[in-house]
Amino acid sequence: MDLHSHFSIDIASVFGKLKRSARRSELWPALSHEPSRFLGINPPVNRHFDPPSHQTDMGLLSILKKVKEKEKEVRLLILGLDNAGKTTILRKFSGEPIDKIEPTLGFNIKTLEHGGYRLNFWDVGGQRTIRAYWRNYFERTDGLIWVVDSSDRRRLELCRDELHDLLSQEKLAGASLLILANKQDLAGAAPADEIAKVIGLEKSDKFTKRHWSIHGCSAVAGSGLADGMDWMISDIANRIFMLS
Ligand code: G3D
Ligand code: MG
Repeated sequence: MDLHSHFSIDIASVFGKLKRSARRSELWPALSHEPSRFLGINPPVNRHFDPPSHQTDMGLLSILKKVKEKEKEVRLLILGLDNAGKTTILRKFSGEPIDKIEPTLGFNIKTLEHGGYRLNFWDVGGQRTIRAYWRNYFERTDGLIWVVDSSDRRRLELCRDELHDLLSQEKLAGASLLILANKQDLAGAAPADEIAKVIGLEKSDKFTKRHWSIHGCSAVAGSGLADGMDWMISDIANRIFMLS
């Protein structure tokens, strides 16, 4: 597998205000207890494809980039089937307690300041009846975080189909895609590379023109989340804020 082959920029180099030597705990204080290694977590896999130049109107793109740069806002949409762990992940990022999480019937929004940027996280409920409303949240999304319950093998194919449907949506065409293979702490959880295969990351043409990365993680243990977020933010920052 291709490991980090195209992503040599680390988060510290992307956000100039952070020291190059910044440690994980400084970057993601809420995840400072994260162990550096966690059983069952596979190395992340990344792919990076630049869109063909004819697909982008460079004039419009540069105006949009300037606006984004001024606002320094990043909009992240967290989606996945119900019970995948989306709300738990968001709570963990925010340093909030993760017990007593109710199923999300609408959505949760959280804003975190990070490296001089405002990260707006949108966590939308994943129940079957609510999925039809996901499209109301696509506008201006910079990054899509797709959360998978790796222990729910029965629904992996449904999970793949829902993701493929999402990726057909024009409004999400430019969004970086981070797949979090969550619940790796549970015995029998499918490892990230197995999930990558089911989803068709290497094979399906849904992914050929997209920046994507998959990471095994456990929201409960807090492991693997920071790596995934570092990739997501550096990819977005590199794509939107660093290009002139
Ligand atoms: P959702 O927002 O995607 O619907 P939630 O999912 O965040 O509400 O989590 C659903 C259930 O999965 C919760 O359990 C939560 O504790 C559990 N969960 C989330 N992440 C992990 C993980 O990494 N490991 C394990 N073992 N469990 C996780 P309950 O029992 O409250 O329904
Ligand atoms: Mg939820």
